[in-house]
Amino acid sequence: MVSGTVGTGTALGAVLVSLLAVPAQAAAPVAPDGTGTGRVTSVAAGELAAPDDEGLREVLRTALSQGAPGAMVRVDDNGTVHRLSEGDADRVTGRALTTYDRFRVGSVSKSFTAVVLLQLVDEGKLDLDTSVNSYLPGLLPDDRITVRHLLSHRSGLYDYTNDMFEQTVPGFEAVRNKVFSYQDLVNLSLAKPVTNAPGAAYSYSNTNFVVGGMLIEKLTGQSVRTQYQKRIIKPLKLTGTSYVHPNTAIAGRHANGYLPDDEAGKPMVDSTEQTVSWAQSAGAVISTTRDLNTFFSALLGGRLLSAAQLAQMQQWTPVNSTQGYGLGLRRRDLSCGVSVYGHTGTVQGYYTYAFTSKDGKRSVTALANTSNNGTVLTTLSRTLESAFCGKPQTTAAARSSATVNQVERYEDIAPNIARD
Ligand code: REY
Repeated sequence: MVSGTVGTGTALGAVLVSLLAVPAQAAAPVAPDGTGTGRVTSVAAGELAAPDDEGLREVLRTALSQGAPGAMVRVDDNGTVHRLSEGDADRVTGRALTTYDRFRVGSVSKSFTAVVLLQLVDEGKLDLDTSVNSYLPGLLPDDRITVRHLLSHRSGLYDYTNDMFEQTVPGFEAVRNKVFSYQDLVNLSLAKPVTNAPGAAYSYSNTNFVVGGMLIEKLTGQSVRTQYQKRIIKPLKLTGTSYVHPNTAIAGRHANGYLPDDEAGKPMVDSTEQTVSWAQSAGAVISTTRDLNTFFSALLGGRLLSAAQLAQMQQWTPVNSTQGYGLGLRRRDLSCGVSVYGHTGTVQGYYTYAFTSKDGKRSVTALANTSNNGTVLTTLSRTLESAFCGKPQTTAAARSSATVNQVERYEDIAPNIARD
């Protein structure tokens, strides 16, 4: 099943997509090596090339040919909505995936956690450069680890998911129905040596945002669920967004998630139902393409944080030549010289990209309802090129090879659990 609409306002009023070619101008030149300019550009949505619906369609179809049961993307471009989906939400019933379906957003949850914590900074209840142990006495092995180190993945705290998911399906089944406390997860991390001295290196670790969840509970006296609800979900009217830990079901119409085995040829496991207790404040939010676009538009549009905290969130630690990590926020530099801001997410059966322009006026969320498939992950990243750079200036093949990042598959999981 194929669907595609573009329209204004909510999609009920959307009309069938026009496949007429839209002339596209790149907003900035491509670097000579084709990898992006390496500098951070501030391009308003109005100056961007029009989204390339045909390019988006091709990316989704490619993801399906590489093993994703379904794939979809929604672009909210200053009031104009583009919605495209391909394939199945449910492989048993054959129900088609639609851009209204809920799904597990994985680490996009980290941006929610960072927003709550930065609001607490705005309220004078938290200081980014203070030792975590001064808020949570005795929790961490090194008093030099600050809140900023957590939120920028520079604490050195070992990522316990390395070991948990060394074997993909057995690892998943062992935790699918498990309920961990935050302390349990921190204990798993602390059983291993730290990966670097505080502040010394970027090393992506779920442990950082688990400790972030503990900080939220300690400073507010309320659950992470209540804080997400009060500070983000309710004010932004994110009606498709929830945090239901430790419940295992996704309420309402949703995409089922499909997890491939490490061994080729084995059937995919339906991974839709799980507690996601292994991630919690690092990855257990459920949402929709519309809600994630609303969230990142509001964030970069300055409607969730003060200008001061939004600036803190965008102090970048280099990840590689085309990416930076701020505070619970990623920056990606696209081939047309435009930088976009948001987060990626990987949770069993779901790959998400959710990014927005500098002014928050063009937001894009893409989902494939599979994971443990680096090829699909890399393909899905190309939705950002089509959505923010418009039609390619060169051939599609040249552009995709110029922008495909060698380490794409490793960015959300520690290198030693990634596989070919
Ligand atoms: C965990 C493994 C991924 C996923 C992870 N996700 O840390 C957080 C994030 C919340 O950054 C799993 N991979 C997969 C394996 C590899 O099991 N052996 O691909 O579904 O989003």
